[in-house]
Amino acid sequence: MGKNIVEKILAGHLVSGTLKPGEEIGIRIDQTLTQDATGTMAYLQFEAMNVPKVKTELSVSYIDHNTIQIGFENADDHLYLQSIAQKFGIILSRAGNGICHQVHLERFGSPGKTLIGSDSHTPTCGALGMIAIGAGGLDVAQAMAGEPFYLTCPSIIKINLNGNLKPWVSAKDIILKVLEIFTTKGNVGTIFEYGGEGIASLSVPERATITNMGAECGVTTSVFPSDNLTRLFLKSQQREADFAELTADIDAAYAKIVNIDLSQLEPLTAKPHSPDHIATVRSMKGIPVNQVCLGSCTNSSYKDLATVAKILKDKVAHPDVSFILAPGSRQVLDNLARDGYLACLIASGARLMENACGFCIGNSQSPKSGAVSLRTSNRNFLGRSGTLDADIYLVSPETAAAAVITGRFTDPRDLPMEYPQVEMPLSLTVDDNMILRPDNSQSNIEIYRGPNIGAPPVNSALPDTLSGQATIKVGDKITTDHIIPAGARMKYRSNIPKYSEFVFENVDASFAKRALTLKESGKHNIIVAGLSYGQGSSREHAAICPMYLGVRAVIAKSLERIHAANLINFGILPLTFVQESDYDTIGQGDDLEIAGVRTAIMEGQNLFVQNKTKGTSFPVHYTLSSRQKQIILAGGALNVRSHQ
Ligand code: MIC
Ligand code: SF4
Repeated sequence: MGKNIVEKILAGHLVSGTLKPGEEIGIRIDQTLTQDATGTMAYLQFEAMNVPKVKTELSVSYIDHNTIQIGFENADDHLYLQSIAQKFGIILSRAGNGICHQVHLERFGSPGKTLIGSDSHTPTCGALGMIAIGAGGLDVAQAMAGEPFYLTCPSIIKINLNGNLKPWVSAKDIILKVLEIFTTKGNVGTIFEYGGEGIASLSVPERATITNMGAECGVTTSVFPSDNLTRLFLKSQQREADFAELTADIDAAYAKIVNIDLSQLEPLTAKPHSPDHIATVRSMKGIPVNQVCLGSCTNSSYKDLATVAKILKDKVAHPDVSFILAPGSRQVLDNLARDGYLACLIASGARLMENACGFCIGNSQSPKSGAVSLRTSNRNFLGRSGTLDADIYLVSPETAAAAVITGRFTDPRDLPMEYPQVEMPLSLTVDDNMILRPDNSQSNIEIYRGPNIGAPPVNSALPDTLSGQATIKVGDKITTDHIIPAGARMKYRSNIPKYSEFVFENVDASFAKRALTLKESGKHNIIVAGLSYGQGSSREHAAICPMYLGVRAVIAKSLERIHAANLINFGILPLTFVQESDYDTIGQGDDLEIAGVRTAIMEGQNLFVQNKTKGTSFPVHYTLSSRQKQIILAGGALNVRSHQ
């Protein structure tokens, strides 16, 4: 039997376990990436591991999220990251150089390699034919220390892209279609592998839009073959030497095959407040638009922005539209300028932002109250833009450009012009001046630590009885943005006691106080949740901050992969209802008790939760490998390490 692309890469990196879907495997990691918002915590954890230099082939630390710098915190953190990079042999991409996923795609990603990154959109680099996975900072720190990355061996779904896209329909519409088919829940433990003759018309940055937003489906990662277009892309980056062809064998097997006919697709949008609320742009026609934001790691490539520039040539943004533009990298900006597109965008009224996450993570350009904002980014979770009552729609660059002109939701096919077909240039201006490479001749590098940086808090070992309250009961699809908001609060990422004040801020603002009070009385907090708890970001703060507030368990109908791994890493027990209907019997504030939990986990026995308020009891399920059991019993991965 032949092998698919995923099997080929995993087999070449397997360190433990067997490649059977559902089993825990350990893989060797070639490359890591971190970004500043998750990076400070990851490197604090790495420092605690006492490893003199990173042991990967390549580790890159990006500064791209927290670049707004109101107050000293961000600037201090950046300096910490810069000194850490020098000391431990890590490459640093300075603030202003671009968004980690775009820059990694351009400058470092390489077919056939493995990459983990402390950001959920790390799968972007799957566009180059690599296995690129988002993970918590602690997992990335462990990979930098040379340890394997553990994951559940995924089942592989093949998505065949057949035919060719019609004019005005682009890669974003493909991934929105994928989201319509697969939704944001129920895909844990799978990988999307793309194929079909239609991929021959998709350049690497277009493929990257698709692999990037696979994260919204909750898959482990997405991957494209590495073919002649990959070679051309790497050549344009002056990196042809990194090219290796990688395709699936003709008789490769898949758990499932899904076919998408590209010629049947039309412009799509994801409506508020979830990336899988898909509708046609035509059905939204005429809705007034207040803001259009172009950029993020999803659609900020040269091709995306040059296409918009051509659409907007000699036109000015509609008076009712605030038009925001954030190129994905300095390289994109440089080449747009080289080819005359930047002038065109500026002339159209674009408000040029830094090459950084910016509006996407809600740390700038919050729209007006009650606004309709069209964005080319990947997430439209409630409140993420910084404006709680705004309606955020995710769209392609073409649909975004149409709204800039008309001030309304407009199907770009209705614009009175020919589709301006843009090809990726065969040669790009490449300038790595904002990338700092470690200087190995320097020793005694001092780590800079500003007052905002505190050591990561450590949990205590799991007690034998969890006794406390269902301190909060939430519904389905609670994202990490709900659990711990980013945006204006993100500057406290290195200060856990302060950041913890904002846990569930947009869901139940009094949660943090309630939880802390219960913890101080010696009791445990338990979170009760619906389906797909912990969607979205890889931020381990969605585990660390609840842990700091005394949360010891989450009981949900289902949990998302990265968040579940983060909960375990910080000693919070992830449990699922055996019968979903038991969720309905619990009220917020009910007294809950899980007796004999240590013994049950050690001996693999069933667990039951007593609801003392209701006088009921119900079974809960846990899926823990023996490695994970050890971590949970110790109260987190850092405790396991400190005993080794
Ligand atoms: C996001 O898009 O939500 C983020 C901000 O990039 C996060 C990482 C973080 O919270 O720092 C992610 O995707 O993992
Ligand atoms: Fe940055 Fe947005 Fe991409 Fe996250 S999704 S890495 S915040 S651009």
